[in-house]
Amino acid sequence: MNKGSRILVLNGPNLNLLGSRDPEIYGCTDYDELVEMIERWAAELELTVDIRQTNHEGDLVDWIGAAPSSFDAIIINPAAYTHTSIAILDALDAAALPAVEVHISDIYAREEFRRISYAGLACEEHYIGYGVDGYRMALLYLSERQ
Ligand code: CA2
Repeated sequence: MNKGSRILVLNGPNLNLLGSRDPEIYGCTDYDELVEMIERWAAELELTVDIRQTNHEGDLVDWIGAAPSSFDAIIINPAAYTHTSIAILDALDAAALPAVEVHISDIYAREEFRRISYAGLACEEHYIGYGVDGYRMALLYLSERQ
């Protein structure tokens, strides 16, 4: 991906609560720190990021739908909507931008209901269970992508 490529980074419900509890699952980084880290990693890779968080499925669908006119790729952690939302899967398919799925925790090592990722079906790469470093890995993947 060219220098200066524009990446939309989407975070789903309750990720704004990062750092407030469950550190054994999600680590100690809070959401504001995560945003700063993503901005720093992106700057090092000469990528531009717009980082958004919402608790509302429709916001994610609308932002993904509008993304092709303003962005070159999407990084998405749909949080709990990962496991339920065919609307987000359809929006990602329709947007047809390169998309990368990130999960802080290992969704395959937790409850059975977290093992299905609908959104992940529309993503070409997945960083799952690497903590917040998964966002850095997703940015690196996109920076090296043709
Ligand atoms: O591991 C991930 O990144 C998840 O997307 C996080 C979601 C969860 O529903 C997914 O199954 C996996 C939960 C996000 C809420 O995170 C919190 C962190 C700390 C305190 C409260 C919520």
